[in-house]
Amino acid sequence: MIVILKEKSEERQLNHLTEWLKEQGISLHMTKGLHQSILGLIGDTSKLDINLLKQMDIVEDVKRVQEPFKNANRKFHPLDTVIPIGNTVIGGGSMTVIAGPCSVESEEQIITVAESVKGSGAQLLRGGAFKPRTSPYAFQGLRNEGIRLLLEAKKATGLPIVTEIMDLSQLELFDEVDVIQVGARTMQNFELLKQLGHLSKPILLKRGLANTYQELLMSAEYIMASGNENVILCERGIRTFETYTRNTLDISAIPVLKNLSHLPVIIDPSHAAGAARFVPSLSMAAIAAGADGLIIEVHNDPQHALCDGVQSLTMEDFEKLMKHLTVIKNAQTACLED
Ligand SMILES: [Mn+2]
Repeated sequence: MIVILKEKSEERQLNHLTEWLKEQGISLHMTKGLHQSILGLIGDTSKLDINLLKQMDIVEDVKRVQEPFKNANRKFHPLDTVIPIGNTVIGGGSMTVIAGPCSVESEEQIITVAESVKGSGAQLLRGGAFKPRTSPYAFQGLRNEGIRLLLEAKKATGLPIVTEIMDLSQLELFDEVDVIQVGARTMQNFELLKQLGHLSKPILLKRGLANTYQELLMSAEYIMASGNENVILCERGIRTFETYTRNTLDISAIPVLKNLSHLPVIIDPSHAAGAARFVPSLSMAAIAAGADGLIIEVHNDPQHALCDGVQSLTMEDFEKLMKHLTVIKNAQTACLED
């Protein structure tokens, strides 16, 4: 971290600042310029309150040279993290596809979709049991029963399951769930993140619709700081001025997050687009840009779905998309080898 001092700083003020920093275990390196002086801060500055520093009378500006996230940072972990889940992996250039309905609605529905997406090549099954809906009057999910039905579908197909947790009180129901999803609206429930950090199972962390890359990585840091390194980052569209699509898919998230972090990055094209017809294009763009996987909503009867039917692919369209994705993935791999 670098502290730029104001042009007219008194000796007394400078001593006060340096003493304060030293008390916090920071060593200092002073560079005296003709007009301005600069303090280089050496040591662990992650706990320093940057705003408090900025407000001091002799401080002109403060700049971080090191990101505040350590565990998720690629600088300290140059190789990609590859997370094993059942018979598959996610990360390190994988193309891991998670597919299934927005919500678990019935045993017949979830098993039908699970068998179909497995046949098309999906490696994991998604399905919501606890649903964070914008309206309290909308379908809230089958809750405990939804998790039981997902486990039935897992038994029938062998696909590991991914489902969303909304609150700490639900945690004991997630014992047999393979991947716990933290949704966009829960991304900054820090108490929940800390507790998930005490588990060893993978956590799929979705970016909030108005959160920066750094905020997403700091949320990952919460999980990792408690000991769980198995975090999967997921971009699912952000809020912009455009209202035609449900959200705007931020493709930049893929190269940027992969540059900043070693964690796997996947894309959710369904919630970003909000319309099934745009999902194939966004999925192909994501794989071409180097995403490690996708999470896609697929329904056996989208018109009658209890949630997000308009953005759900039919099982036939999903099968077709998987074929196209294989072509894109092969091309992307060939480009990397070039
Ligand atoms: Mn949904």
